Amino acid sequence: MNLVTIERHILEQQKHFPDATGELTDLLNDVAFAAKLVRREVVRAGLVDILGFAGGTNVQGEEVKKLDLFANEKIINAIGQHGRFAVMGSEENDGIIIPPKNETGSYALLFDPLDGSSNIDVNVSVGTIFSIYKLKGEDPCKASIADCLQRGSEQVAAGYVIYGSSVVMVYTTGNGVHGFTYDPTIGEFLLSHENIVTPKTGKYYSINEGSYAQFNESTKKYLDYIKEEDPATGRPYSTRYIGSLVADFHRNLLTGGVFVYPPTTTHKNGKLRLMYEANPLAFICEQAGGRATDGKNRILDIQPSELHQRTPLYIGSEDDVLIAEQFEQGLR
Ligand code: FDP
Repeated sequence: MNLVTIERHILEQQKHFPDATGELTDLLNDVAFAAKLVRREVVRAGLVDILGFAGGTNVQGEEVKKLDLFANEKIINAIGQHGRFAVMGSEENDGIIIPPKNETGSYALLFDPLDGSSNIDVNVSVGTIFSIYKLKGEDPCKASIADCLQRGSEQVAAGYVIYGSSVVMVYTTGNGVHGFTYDPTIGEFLLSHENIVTPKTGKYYSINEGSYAQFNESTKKYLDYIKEEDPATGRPYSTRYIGSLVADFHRNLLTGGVFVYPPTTTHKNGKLRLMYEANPLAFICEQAGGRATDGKNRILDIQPSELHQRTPLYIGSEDDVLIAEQFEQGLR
């Protein structure tokens, strides 16, 4: 059996980029290491009843950090200490983070430490999502928010880790999408899904239909369409909605389908974050042959203006996303 660890795969991928210095390889390895630390805590989440509720105190009377804040701290410390990133942005922090020893870094890291937070305490899959950009300027000491606010099309790498029935890490450096399953007995992520290609059409649609009353007429029409009986077009589609974007996205990536978080009356610009959720997943989705838009524009072409900017998101199998978009644009 030829076992390929994520470290080895990342190193092999480097050969496709003749100018590579190995720095990006180290960065991705740092992210994989941080994911192992987060995994260790996530799989113990069920023990909070014994050891103390997250956000409360444990039996020793010590404060127990909420898991998403814990994950945030772990990632910042594990990754920030090597001086490979000059600047970082997290969904949990208002502003940018300048790691100590950043003077040697030439990259910016944006991440959502634990996506799907409402699922943490109920043993449902959650995940970490990340996105890497090259700094715009030469001097890492001058790294600023401008290095983070780049279009998604400028990403040099992106990925996510799902803490689910098994722990899976998926990444792209613009040369296909590759998935690795964590083997806890040896503490390694092993190649399990090489060159993921998402089906052109799927059979699932993922949307929080409980917000129906808050959707615009186009979204409502689309939902009526997707539920109609029409065997020729594979309808009705089945609903699958976990409520953790990363898990819903991963399922649809492998099986085919469409994830939609449209504008609502409470979230006029959608709820999901462009920099921490939409951009990295859009990069992965396109690399796997899928499509990602905000209903009108390609996600990766959007020029961000703020770190926590939100966007509507239509992402998944190409044909399915196209149909959802046509409804959104009033073309159907
Ligand atoms: P959560 O609020 O639980 O952290 O962006 C966060 C996110 O989860 C996504 O992971 C998920 O897809 C979405 O929000 C769920 O939102 P709704 O509860 O509105 O469906």
